[in-house]
Amino acid sequence: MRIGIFDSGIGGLSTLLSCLRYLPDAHYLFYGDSAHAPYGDKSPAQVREWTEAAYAWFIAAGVDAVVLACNTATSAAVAPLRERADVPIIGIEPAIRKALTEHPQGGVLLLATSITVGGEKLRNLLNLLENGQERVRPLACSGLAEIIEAQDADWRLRAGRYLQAQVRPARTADIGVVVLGCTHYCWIDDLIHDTLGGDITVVDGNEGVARQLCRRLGVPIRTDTAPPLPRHARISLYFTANNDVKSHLARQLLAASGV
Ligand code: DGN
Repeated sequence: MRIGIFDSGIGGLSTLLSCLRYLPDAHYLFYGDSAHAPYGDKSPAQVREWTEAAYAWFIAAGVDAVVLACNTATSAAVAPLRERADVPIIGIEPAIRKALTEHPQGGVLLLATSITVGGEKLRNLLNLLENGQERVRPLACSGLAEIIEAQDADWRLRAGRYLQAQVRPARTADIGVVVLGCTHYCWIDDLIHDTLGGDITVVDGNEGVARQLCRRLGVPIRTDTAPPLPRHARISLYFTANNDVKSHLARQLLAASGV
């Protein structure tokens, strides 16, 4: 079984890790659109075009399903793409439903890119969920994904400073949960947790995507919580710019995560 995983960059690797836990034997083809990253502040029409290019690449490679491991691309492109899809397309969207259900009281801070925060998809989701509009406080974190994507000497220091200056002020006393609405932010979940205060819960949508992927492929869903990562994983990496450097970096990140 071949599964395509798509993001503008390394954020999607966090989704890949979740998929590996639930479908350890699949061959994963990861496509990172480094030529056009970051997506967050581009126009939705551009992101749609680049997502369609990635989808065409996956189809040519013979995948059985495509995972849009990018909230921004899902917001901008999943609906039109599904209209003429040949294989299941699994999108990722902020895990707001989970946050509201598991935390029935108080506010929910949602961190995401400008496209995701301003998109119709989020608006519809908030309208659909009980008290969604009242309880969820979306915050567009312009520039944060770039800092994470850089992975240079002081990127974590800069991410920490960003969180202190831009995100910490948005944590009002009633907020008990923060939703990571951009897959890049999963690489700094610990920093986000520490910056916002130890009593806050951090949730992301990666496990939901992995489970949905199983459902769409007709594969039984493992019932153990946090299934282990496989010892041997089949992963092919492709980045649209600086492929060698980016692939090397991605392998390092995966190895540090135990793959
Ligand atoms: N990782 C992507 C997301 O989940 O929205 C986008 C990051 C970016 O390109 N700014």
